[in-house]
Amino acid sequence: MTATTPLRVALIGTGFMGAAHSQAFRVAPRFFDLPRGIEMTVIVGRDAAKTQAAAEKLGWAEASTDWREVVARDDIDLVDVCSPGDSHAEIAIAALAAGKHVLCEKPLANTVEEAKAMADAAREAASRGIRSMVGFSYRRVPALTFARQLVQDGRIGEVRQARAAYLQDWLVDENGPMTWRLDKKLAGSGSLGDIGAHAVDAVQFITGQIVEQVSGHLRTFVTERPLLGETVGLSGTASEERGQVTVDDAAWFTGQLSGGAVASFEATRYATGRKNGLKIEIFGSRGAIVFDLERMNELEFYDGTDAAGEQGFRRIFVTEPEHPYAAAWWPTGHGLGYEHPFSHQVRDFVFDIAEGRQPLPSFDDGLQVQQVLDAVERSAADSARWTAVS
Ligand code: SOE
Repeated sequence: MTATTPLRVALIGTGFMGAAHSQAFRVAPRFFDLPRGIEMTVIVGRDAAKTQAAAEKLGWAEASTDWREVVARDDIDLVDVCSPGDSHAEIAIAALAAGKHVLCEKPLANTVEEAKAMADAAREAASRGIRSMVGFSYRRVPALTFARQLVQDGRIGEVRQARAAYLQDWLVDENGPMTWRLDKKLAGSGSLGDIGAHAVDAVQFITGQIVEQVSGHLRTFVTERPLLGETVGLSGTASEERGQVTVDDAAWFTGQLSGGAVASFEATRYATGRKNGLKIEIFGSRGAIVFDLERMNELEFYDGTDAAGEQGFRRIFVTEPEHPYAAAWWPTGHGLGYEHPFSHQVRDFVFDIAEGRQPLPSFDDGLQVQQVLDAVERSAADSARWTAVS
């Protein structure tokens, strides 16, 4: 095997994330000039017939129901973990031990303990030239990557305050069925880990400051739902039986950041009318930026050094060849969508593997986000922190 032979990939998971990552492996080598090719060797799922159908639909050469056998195969170089969170640690650690590069969906794990074991395994594997990355895909939305550049270049001055709200509404119907994302054993937490983790990662990525202290609250609005029939997208059809929701429906918390800034975070799947809105506002001593995932090709930028009388938020359409990742795609002004950051993730991971660099976000970064989520849960459980108004 030489550094220029194609990377042979095994993908674990056939759901929403399995489909998004499959598209990325298929498309990235066609739009980016990668140092190594990609072979979509095998996709792994629990159900043989469904996994075979997924292989055909998503473009994988083979289907398997045995991840242990797959991660041990000599003809696999990279394992991509897109299964529910309860299996991340076991699969990723086995794959790293077998000498495979590992891409793992976020949140890295269901608990800090699992995430620590994964980060330890990733550091040990790195000493053998084995690379690992956690899939916080939104870092690679061009407008969000560009926001970080502006902030890191000092264009908004010293960051003082950040606001991040990740708002969806796919659980608003209380008769919508249970899915694995509503089961603590499988998902670790609810809105907090599924989408709050993105908000934390994005604020930390843009500001370059990490969350050091939190004060948080969690709420479950609907504690019982019909069990799932067939999965459709994030949700699915309902069966007659009912099951317990064991995760948070909404999470909201404040945080103190390492560089002295303060932040507030919200994550909910009950924000009626908000489909996939991740709104991030960063305020600095001489400017501000605003990003909204529902308008993901745009970035608002307020430059406090503009002439008096001309100041105001300007809307930058982040589709120019000068912008991160944009030149590889469409002509100026022809925007990107939800799936593109996953291709950017594949692009960067392949370059890091070929050039022997530590990919970012690393498993250590994933562990740090897990520690923030855990601190929010601990704070929320400590009800003494609520202060009655009267
Ligand atoms: C994947 O990045 C992900 O966070 C999913 O796990 C969420 O469910 C989705 O709503 C946003 O993207």
